[in-house]
Amino acid sequence: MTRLIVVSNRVTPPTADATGSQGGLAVAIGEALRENGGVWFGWSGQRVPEFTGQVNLQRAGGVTTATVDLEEQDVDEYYNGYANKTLWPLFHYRIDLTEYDRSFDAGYARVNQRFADTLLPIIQPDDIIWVHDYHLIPLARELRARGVTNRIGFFLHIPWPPMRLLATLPRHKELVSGLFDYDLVGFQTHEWLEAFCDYFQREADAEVGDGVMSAFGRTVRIGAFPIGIDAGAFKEAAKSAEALAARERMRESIAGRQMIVGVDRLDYSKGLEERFLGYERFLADNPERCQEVFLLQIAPPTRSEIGSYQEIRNKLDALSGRINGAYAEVDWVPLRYVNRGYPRAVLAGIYRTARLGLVTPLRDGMNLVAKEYVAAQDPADPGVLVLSQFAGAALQMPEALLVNPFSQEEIAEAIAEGLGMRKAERIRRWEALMHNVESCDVRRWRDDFVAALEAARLPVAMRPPA
Ligand code: ADQ
Repeated sequence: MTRLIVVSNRVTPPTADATGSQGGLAVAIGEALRENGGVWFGWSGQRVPEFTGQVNLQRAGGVTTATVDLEEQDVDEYYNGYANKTLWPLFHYRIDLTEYDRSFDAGYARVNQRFADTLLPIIQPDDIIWVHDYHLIPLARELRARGVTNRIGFFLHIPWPPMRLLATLPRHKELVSGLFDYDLVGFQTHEWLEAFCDYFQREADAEVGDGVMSAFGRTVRIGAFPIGIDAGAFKEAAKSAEALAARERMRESIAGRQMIVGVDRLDYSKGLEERFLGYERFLADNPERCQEVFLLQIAPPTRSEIGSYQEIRNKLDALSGRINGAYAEVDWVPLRYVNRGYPRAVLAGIYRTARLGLVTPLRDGMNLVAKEYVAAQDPADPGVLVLSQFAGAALQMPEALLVNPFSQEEIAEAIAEGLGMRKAERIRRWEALMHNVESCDVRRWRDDFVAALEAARLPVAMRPPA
């Protein structure tokens, strides 16, 4: 049987408790690894004074993980630097926040080489290798240079930027041409796939055929593989004892009001500032209704070592203070802003309690919160999803109230419309949304990608040794 090797920046092995704190991605990959006897390879999250290349093999939740520690300079240049100060903002259309430094480039190349060196002895001849995300674009090139002829696939979890934005990155072509060393390159949606094709057609005279693209003397298979959630597990989690307890606790403090919920990593791409402003506009436009509602925004901090993340956090602290200062009463605050994470079952209970889910990223590869919100609803009395038209999920979820997240007015109007929506319409929209969430779940995503990679038997022209 073909073994699967999954490679990602961080390794998050599944816990035994599927409704615990684990995301659907880890659960789905864990299942595939258990079924195929594979390995999950990546950074341990630990920093050491000097890179040793020592691989730590472990069995956790029935899955074999292989992790390496990185040295401080690697973390600064590769992870905080090139991945999260350069590529993340650029690929989310934020050239204003994109920082570039040659040392980032060098650190990124070095870590990809180190990953290739340490992964090499683990690879067996029939393994298929599935590489995840923007941290590891050059990994296939590095593996090919070391003689690996196995099938290697790449999945990008984030958007692919328009060609003119990507062209602002120094040495952009050198970076992204490394994708031609894969056998299959997958994206969340056709929109990102089209942007990818457009870039190579203009920059490298690429020829695009049915599910394939040729350039640099090589052909790769390409496709859109929209990621989903573990819908069944999330539906169950929303009815679990832990979720019920969370709902009970919420119910007392809600006191009959309608709750709006937002759940996001504290990232500038998630449009939190614009969301707060849109909600403030709703409060200003609807003085007679405002004390009947409140917004619960859950936003655990991430990447806090990076300046742009500290800035967005400061802005949100100030904005939430301003909104509550202006509108709160002795027995009501309009905005509950919470900077911490919750177990998935608690989150599911919170989603189910909310009449409106507010998911308004400025740009997002897919967005799983939108799908989780839908999966957690009570079919007899579901809430309404307000979704940014710039999330990949919008292409699959047209029955949500789609908004332009840059428009405070559109957010305010969608909140008013959603809160006032009659039950029959809520049910009609929710059924259509739920159909998509259940049919395009995380297992289908995984199975479709792995099947396409297994079928990708295009001849691999080996690169000449450097
Ligand atoms: P993210 O940018 O992290 O993922 P998203 O898809 O919304 O965005 O996933 C976030 C996950 O974190 C969700 O499962 C959510 O429940 C969880 N989470 C957020 N806040 C939490 C909290 N306070 N407590 C507990 N859990 C919390 C990237 C891309 C997305 C893409 C995914 C998967 O940016 O576009 O959908 O990968 O491919």
